[in-house]
Amino acid sequence: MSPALVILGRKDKSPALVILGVLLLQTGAQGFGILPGNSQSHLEITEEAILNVTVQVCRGLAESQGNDFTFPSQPFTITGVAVACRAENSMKRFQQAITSIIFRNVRVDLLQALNASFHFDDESFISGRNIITTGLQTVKANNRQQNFEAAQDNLGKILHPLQDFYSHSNWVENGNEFPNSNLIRSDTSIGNIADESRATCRSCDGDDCSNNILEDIIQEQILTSGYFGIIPVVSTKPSGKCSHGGALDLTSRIEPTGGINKDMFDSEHGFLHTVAANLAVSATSEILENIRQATGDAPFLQMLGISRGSGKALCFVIDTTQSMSDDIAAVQSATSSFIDSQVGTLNEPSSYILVQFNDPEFGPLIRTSDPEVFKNNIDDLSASGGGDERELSLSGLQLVLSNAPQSSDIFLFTDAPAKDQQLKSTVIVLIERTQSVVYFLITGTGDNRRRRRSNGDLQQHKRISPSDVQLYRDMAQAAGGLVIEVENDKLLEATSIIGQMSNSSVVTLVQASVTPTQETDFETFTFNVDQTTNNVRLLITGNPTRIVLGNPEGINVTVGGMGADRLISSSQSVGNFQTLELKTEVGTWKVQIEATNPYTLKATNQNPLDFLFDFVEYIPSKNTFDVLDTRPTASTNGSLVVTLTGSDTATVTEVTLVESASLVEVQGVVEPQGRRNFLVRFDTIPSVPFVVRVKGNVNTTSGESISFQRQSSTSFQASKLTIQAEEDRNLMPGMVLSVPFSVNTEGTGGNVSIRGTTNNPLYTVSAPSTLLVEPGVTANGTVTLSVPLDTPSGTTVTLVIEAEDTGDLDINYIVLRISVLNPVMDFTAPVCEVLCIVNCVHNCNTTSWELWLRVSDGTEGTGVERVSLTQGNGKLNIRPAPDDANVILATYNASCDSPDVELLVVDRVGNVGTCAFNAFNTTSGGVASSLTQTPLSYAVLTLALGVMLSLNVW
Ligand SMILES: *[C@@H]1O[C@H](CO)[C@@H](O)[C@H](O)[C@H]1NC(C)=O
Ligand SMILES: *[C@@H]1O[C@H](CO)[C@@H](O)[C@H](O)[C@H]1NC(C)=O
Ligand SMILES: *[C@@H]1O[C@H](CO)[C@@H](O)[C@H](O)[C@H]1NC(C)=O
Ligand SMILES: *[C@@H]1O[C@H](CO)[C@@H](O)[C@H](O)[C@H]1NC(C)=O
Ligand SMILES: [Ca+2]
Ligand SMILES: [Ca+2]
Repeated sequence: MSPALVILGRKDKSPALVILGVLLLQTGAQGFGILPGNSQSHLEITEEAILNVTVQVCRGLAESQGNDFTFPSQPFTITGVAVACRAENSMKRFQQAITSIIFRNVRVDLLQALNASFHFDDESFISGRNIITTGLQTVKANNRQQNFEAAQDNLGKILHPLQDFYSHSNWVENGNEFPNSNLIRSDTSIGNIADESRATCRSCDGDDCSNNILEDIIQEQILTSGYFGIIPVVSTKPSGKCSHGGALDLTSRIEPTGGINKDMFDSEHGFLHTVAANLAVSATSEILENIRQATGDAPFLQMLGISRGSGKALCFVIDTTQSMSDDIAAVQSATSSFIDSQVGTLNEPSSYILVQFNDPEFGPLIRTSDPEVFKNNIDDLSASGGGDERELSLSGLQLVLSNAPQSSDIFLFTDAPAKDQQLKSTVIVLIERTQSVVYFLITGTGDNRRRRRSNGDLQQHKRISPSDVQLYRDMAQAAGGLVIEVENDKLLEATSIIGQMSNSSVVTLVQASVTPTQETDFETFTFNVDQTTNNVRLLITGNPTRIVLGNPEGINVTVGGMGADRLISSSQSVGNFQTLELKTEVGTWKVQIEATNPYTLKATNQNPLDFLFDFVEYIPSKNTFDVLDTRPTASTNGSLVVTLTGSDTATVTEVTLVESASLVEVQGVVEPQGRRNFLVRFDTIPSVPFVVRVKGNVNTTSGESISFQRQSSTSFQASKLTIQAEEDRNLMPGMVLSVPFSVNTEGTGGNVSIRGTTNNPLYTVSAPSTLLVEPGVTANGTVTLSVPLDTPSGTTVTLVIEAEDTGDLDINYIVLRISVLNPVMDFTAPVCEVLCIVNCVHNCNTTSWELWLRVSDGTEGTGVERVSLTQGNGKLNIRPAPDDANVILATYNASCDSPDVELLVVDRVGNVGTCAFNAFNTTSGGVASSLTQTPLSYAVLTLALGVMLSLNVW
């Protein structure tokens, strides 16, 4: 299998990648891959299935809501599908979800290259299916807990073996035209698996392998798969068995020679490549459909990053110590109006997170998707305690960041300096990791307010010292956010101005944070405005002495001076913060700023065209790239993969790393990879913080090519330390998980401090405090992790292992997402028992029919989670059984014109079944598919009805 190529998409033109392709040919491949030609890869298979199922779900939702649905044009694209789903604001998140799923899919080939079960090699059908079904349970549990990013990871991991099955087994050769549905359930037979002693192949006839599977195997529909081995030992392949094939597979040289894989067109069974790839797409669609049924439509789409609103999490981190008592009401009203202003708009967040911090307490984290619940949570806050001046603001921020999904908007409200400054590096690491934007709203810096200590003494409120504000400013700069110092009566105004920027289509044009070194500092910034742009805004904090704006025509104005309205259409100012809306003029703009105090500048505009990127590492031994969960290595070469979103015609022409302080630029070499992906190689990754800037061209609807420029709002850092850890296991509550990790250095080495942190203070994590890391020697350590017994299945533990070289002030980290899973014993779906059916046959003079059902999950089951209507336009009423919380009672009534009904029944671990009934069926037993129906005796029925009537449950 060739992961790099899969990640990078088709690579027809790039010479480097052709070379890579040749190398891969020489080393062989263990799964679907990409070659010059039209072979289908894991990337394409996965994306095609996701787009297909997303369209089905959105169509279903539109129909159920009585909306029109317009199919996107074929072939489906992310942009087209997002538009059809009326989720234009979601394009970037949709792309991000698909990219994450694909990266995890592809990574299986790096971490599990020689583990046959992950590829269905070596007839490892039982263990292969076990990987899929356990992973599927984990995905469903993650979704139940709204841990959608963990669900993406776990989904990617199981799609790999699922797709490989069609390339590596003889399912296709046996003449099957549909996917093997038994691969995604654990209570059935996978098929007639060949005995270990059963011969399955003969040697190929020279290069001709079209008839190497034995006829009796095909006739008897016996399931086999190719053996694969890179070690030339005969015993790796039992006698008479098929091989995988390809140059790397040494078993294919042992009798019977040749292979049966369909990974590519020129594989031994390459003539069946397209059939296998199409079946892999169908199988991927099928497992996605199963997850959709278990999860529900809206959460399923959320897992894929699709939502009507911004799809972001809106997070508030609020200081609730005593000194905030006169601010807290202002914070409550500001946050509440802010939420109201977004509900129902394209900016509506998909989830809300609240963390309060005090001293010595902070948290807990409260998460909801209901804005009303969230507002109530905020209203419940009150100010007290806190002891001394300093408060645990960074602890609160860390708790939010370690739980927030990618690209969240975080607002922190405080009037105090941070007591927990030692967390600064961890917070910055988490900001980098999640690319979240953090706004600090600091009240009470402008006057000499009095501040009440918790012991009741009045105390003179001290202005937060410049160095304390600088700490917040450093973090805001890393996070592409702002530090806004404002009086509490202006909080509402400040948050509503920021609110205009939390729109998901706002992109960053330029961003800088400057601390003047001389008495007066004079800096010039430039940014490009393109034809696709509207709402260009400048955001400036720090009240610089003078701001001069120059438009592309060379007209210069001083902000606040005469004629400024020639370039500025509106401006707002609150506290130390001002925003200017510019009159859009295409070309290069200049901003000159004269200041004596630190200030920040950010230019944004509103446009769906944006980019995603990941640092990737080239792995020479495998000739492939893997996405980094760490900082890249400083002062050496490195690569990133840039993906454009929001346009199907845009291309990248230039990618630059811009050092945040000096504005020094490092330009990369861009290699297009197809599918909107671009590999960018840099000779040197800067050793100081930098942002990523992308320039490119986009075709307008009139066919004109115009240029654009975008910049990451987050700033990034590289490190001379490298850190590695792999965690592929789930964590069971009450058990201890050991996570081995290793650290190397490109620097001078010495004692490196190690920290292990998680996203919940209740989790226990222990790490060695230091490791001796010498250049050229890999230092090894182990972090252990456990969670309380009552931690629900599907919870994600975000484990951050940080390594800090205190001498070099250099930090690297690795972030691992570990899912908690309780062992699942329930493998069967709930069943429907008919309590009563008033059908259309028995009641000639009625025009409607009625069905009373008891949906239960058996005594061993986990209980019924959900009953929903999948077919029929009657009315379904459901309620929990009064005597059994695991049982749901349902009534359905419909007109006799709508005689068919189908219900989806789901249990608490996501086993999915359907129950179907017909209004003209004279028996009272329903027709159930994919589950066994026990006919009810008349006595039981009467009894049940009697109980229900006496309890008056209806
Ligand atoms: C598309 O998805 C639907 C289920 O949502 C599935 O029935 C169909 O087979 C899929 N099509 C392909 C080509 O996979
Ligand atoms: C505006 O300022 C720039 C320098 O930033 C200068 O080159 C240009 O000539 C000025 N334009 C006018 C009309 O004065
Ligand atoms: C953009 O337009 C140019 C010329 O008009 C054309 O060559 C190019 O293929 C177009 N790009 C895309 C992605 O449609
Ligand atoms: C750490 O582990 C690696 C791989 O297992 C090994 O090569 C290396 O020598 C170990 N380092 C030390 C210092 O023991
Ligand atoms: Ca305190
Ligand atoms: Ca069950």
